[in-house]
Amino acid sequence: MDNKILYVRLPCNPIFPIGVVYLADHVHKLFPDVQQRIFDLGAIPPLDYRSALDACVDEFKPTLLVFSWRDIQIYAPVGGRGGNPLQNAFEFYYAKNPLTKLRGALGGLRLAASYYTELWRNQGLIKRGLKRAQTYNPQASVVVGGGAVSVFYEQLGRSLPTGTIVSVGEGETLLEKLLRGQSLSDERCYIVGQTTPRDRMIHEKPTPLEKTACNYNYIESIWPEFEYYFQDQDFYIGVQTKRGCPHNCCYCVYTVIEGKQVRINPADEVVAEMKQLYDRGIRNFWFTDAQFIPARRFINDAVELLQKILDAGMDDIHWAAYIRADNLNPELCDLMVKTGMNYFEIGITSGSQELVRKMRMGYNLRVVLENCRDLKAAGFNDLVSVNYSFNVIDETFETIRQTLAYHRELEKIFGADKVEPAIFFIGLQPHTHLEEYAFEKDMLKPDYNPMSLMPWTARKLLWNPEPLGSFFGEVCLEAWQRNPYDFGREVMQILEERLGLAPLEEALSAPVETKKDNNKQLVSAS
Ligand code: B12
Ligand code: SF4
Repeated sequence: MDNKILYVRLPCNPIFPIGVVYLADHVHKLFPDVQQRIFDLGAIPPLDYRSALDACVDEFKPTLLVFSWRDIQIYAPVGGRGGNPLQNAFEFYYAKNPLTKLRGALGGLRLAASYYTELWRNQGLIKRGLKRAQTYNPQASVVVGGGAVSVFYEQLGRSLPTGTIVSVGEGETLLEKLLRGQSLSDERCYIVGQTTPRDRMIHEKPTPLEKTACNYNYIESIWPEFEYYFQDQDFYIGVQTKRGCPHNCCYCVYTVIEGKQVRINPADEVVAEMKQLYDRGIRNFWFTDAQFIPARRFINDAVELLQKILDAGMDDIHWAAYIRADNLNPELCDLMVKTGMNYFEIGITSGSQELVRKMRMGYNLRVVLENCRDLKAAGFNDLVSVNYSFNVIDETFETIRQTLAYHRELEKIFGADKVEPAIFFIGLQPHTHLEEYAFEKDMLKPDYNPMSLMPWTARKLLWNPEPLGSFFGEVCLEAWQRNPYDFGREVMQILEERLGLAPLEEALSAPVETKKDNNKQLVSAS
């Protein structure tokens, strides 16, 4: 039986499906005769999901279905697919006014309904696609992977058809072995009904792989709706420049999904890939790396890449990325500006060096400020999103005052209108240090379900523990009331009105703990 692979990106907000594009490209380079097709449900209206999938399967008659599931978790302070999840949850948990509480409860119900509907719908689409493919090829099989599967691989397998291969992390070598008929026992995967996930499987290292430029002429030929993402100039098309992150931030799972070892995609290959998109009219790129500059030793790689982008004549592009701003130098800052970086996110989480250390983030906040000054001096005049997650561990009024002082300093550097405080509350994720911490502190039982959106579990997973939990709840509710359109800035304003600012120097110094440290476990291993 000749292999025919259908890649189905499951419904998702319109984010370019770079994962399936890379998988199809990799398979084509090794097996040029294998027929492939990309089908993106992110570009299909919800009412048509089933019929569009049916039509695609009927036409292509795949032997292997590769389902890519990008995201599930929705705790962000932004309008998610079922409303503003953070606002609903906070109204329900913290509002004193019964009407607001009721609104939160109803919003939460709506949200939970849309969350579970999405879960069931996606699982239904996988089953449906497989069943239909089997009417043409009884041996047809299915593999599932992608960001959401990587995080929730243990839970998702329970409701997928027997024989489904559930994959964690990158899928290139898994597909390669599958097509060669080789054993998958070394891959980060398991087969529903046949094998169970190995203990700590997600912590195993991904198989090394040297990435080459994606061949977009080929991708265009197997993806009839390729043009979809090219019509709107607002889309940032994904390009990966490296994989892996060496850090240990306590709430983060990227470092296990992608592994700790940073693997650089050769700059020439990245530029060759971008050039193909550029020649098709694309001017906005998102470097999809967990971190664009994961550590100082990767500064030279970033410099090389940006210089090569300029040398290739792509001097009218814009790009964005997650940036660890502690790893910049003036040369890199200059190139970032010259190559058109017009947005970046720094996830410092807190402006208190003491907490940054406790959360194992490895940031030096003083260095971040110095580098931001260099970036401004190099001419950066665009948007910076600074991600803060309050109340992760050991937050006090004092550390909040420090974060406020730090934030105001960033505003002095870039301009208050250019620094956007993105206020997150951590959505607790499995396989993180924070999860272990929650077990140790008896805040969660090891058999909890990380995918549950039931109020009693969700309240713990949306990390905002007491004693400060209610305080933050109240502040956020006030911010939504005062200015729902500028939530982050409003939260900072209210906090400053209530608590005032610490001296900046206090924020930047982290005294070595002498007294009993109730967060010993988290700190000592970093
Ligand atoms: C870059 C990124 C973003 C960028 C995307 C920019 C862009 N234009 O592409 C931005 C900042 C916009 C973003 C936003 C969000 N993101 Co995001 N993002 C990432 C990140 C860091 C990388 C994703 C990526 O593109 N990687 C590169 C490509 C090549 O890899 P990939 O798509 O994962 O595909 C590989 C593998 O997954 C695998 N694979 C994929 N499909 C399949 C299928 C099969 C069968 C197999 C075998 C393998 C396989 O092989 C591929 C190639 O190696 C990941 C974390 C991570 N390190 O993976 C989170 C991640 C995907 N995001 C996540 C989330 C939740 C979101 C948001 C929904 C957050 C929010 N609540 O608002 C939003 C979505 C916003 C929206 N509009 O809907 C989650 C999803 C899982 C979850 N928790 O639900 C992740 C995993 C982070 C996390 N751990 O929480 N994100
Ligand atoms: S630096 Fe970013 S990607 Fe790396 S572990 Fe920390 S939060 Fe995760």
